[in-house]
Amino acid sequence: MINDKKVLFSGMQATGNLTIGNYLGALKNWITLSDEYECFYSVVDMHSITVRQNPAELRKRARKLLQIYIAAGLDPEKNCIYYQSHVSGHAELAWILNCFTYMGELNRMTQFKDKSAKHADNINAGLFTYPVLMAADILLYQADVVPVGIDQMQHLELTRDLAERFNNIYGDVFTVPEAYIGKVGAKIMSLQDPSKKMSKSDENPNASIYLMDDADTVARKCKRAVTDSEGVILYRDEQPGVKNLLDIYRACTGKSVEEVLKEFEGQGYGVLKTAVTESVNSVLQPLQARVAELEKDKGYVDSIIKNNAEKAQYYSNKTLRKVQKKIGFPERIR
Ligand code: ATP
Ligand code: LTN
Repeated sequence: MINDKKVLFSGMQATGNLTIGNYLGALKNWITLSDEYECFYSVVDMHSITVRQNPAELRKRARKLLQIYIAAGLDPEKNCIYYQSHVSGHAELAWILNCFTYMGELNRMTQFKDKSAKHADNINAGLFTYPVLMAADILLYQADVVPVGIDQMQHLELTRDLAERFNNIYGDVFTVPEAYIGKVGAKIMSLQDPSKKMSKSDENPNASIYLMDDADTVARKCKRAVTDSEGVILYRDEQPGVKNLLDIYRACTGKSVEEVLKEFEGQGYGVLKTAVTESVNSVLQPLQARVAELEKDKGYVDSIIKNNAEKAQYYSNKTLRKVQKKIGFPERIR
């Protein structure tokens, strides 16, 4: 608990351009939950270097991502929005947790399997221990809840196992966190292949709608979205393309399945695609306008970066000192 509130932690990697999958599956829920919890939202730039990055590009993307967090509606005076690499405790706790994690556990991680297949020329140890750094992120702030998309569930389970393993040996050190998966939009699929998740690292730009896409691009991508030859708008697994469009529409408008089915009853796919385009643009346009404003306000964003790094450092140090003491590191002499 911090200030009598439960703690929330989440983060996104500063790799690639954010998609509406990232927004609807994660960021949107962050905003809904932000009043209820004491929140830490990190730009996890240390995770990003598990695949090779261009330094100038990484720096630019990380700042953009931080601005997107704010532009999406997270108040940076109330929520701790910061860069992971500015807080030394993440790496320190990750090292300790590495010594409590089994190779077999990490070998099972599907994200590791996927990413090592994709980056076969660079299967580095960081890619393998990535989930341990993620566990450190979460446990460092004694987070109660972690809002993520479904794909991160396996990492969350590992985090819980590590917390429990550690607590069993040393007493109650870590809060065991719960995942929070939103009811709508937890897995937005690719517009070109609705059996695959929409991903910012997809090579086909038509597969994803990026948060920075302009209105015409959104319209074009929706128009080209893969559907089927059934010709009816129903919400069912046999029509994954249509189902995905309905999910995007529901997540953007807040309407229920019943409401949207009624709305599109007897209509063709063209009408659905136009409605999806409008609903997505109504979310993206204000967000893009706010990002543009923040880009001009360098002094303000810099002050947020500085103050929040200090806040994160303060809370993370509390946990880190406790852990160091428990495992037997020598006391610091003051
Ligand atoms: P990449 O494809 O490059 O691995 P990603 O698009 O999965 O990246 P992350 O930074 O790994 O993006 O994820 C940030 C957050 O967005 C996570 O909580 C993740 O679960 C969520 N997320 C990512 N893609 C989707 C999606 N298609 N639908 C819903 N949530 C998603
Ligand atoms: N692994 C996550 C990003 C991430 C994260 C976290 C999410 C890193 N640390 C802590 C929630 C909590 C991803 O790839 N989406």
